Amino acid sequence: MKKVLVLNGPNLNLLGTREPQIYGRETLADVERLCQQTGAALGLEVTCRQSNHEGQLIDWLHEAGREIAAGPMIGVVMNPGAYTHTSIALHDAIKGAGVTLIEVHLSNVHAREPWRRHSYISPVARGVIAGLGLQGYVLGIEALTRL
Ligand code: CA2
Repeated sequence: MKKVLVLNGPNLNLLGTREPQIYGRETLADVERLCQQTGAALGLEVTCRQSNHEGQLIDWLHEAGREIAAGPMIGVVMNPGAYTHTSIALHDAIKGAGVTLIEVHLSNVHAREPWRRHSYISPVARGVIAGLGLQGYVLGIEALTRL
């Protein structure tokens, strides 16, 4: 069975607790359940992880790169949270580990503060989905199966 890793970055563990007008009312557990259901429907093994720590996310990206190179993993769906706009280290990890990655944002980052329009992740992502809420994760997983 092919594998997909779903990574969520900083503060996404707070989903559903604040700013529902931007991020919706669903929790991280809802996101992860939906990803699991999507994987089950597509015959994929989906693993979901969240961390508020850049180094932990980097370690998981390196692991994913090794699994992609070895064959069982088809790619990573990642919402890097605010690290999207700051992290050269995540950019380097994705590129260096050769990770096939779909960048997902719940909100439309292009319709918000100007500084949210820049992503260090997009240049090394295979694709980018923003503004579609939880459906972005579903579409990201589906996209990996079609690449
Ligand atoms: O739209 C997205 O998915 C973001 O990646 C979410 C990040 C934000 O920094 C990006 O610009 C866009 C923020 C995640 C924090 O989510 C919270 C949810 C509820 C309460 C507090 C934070």
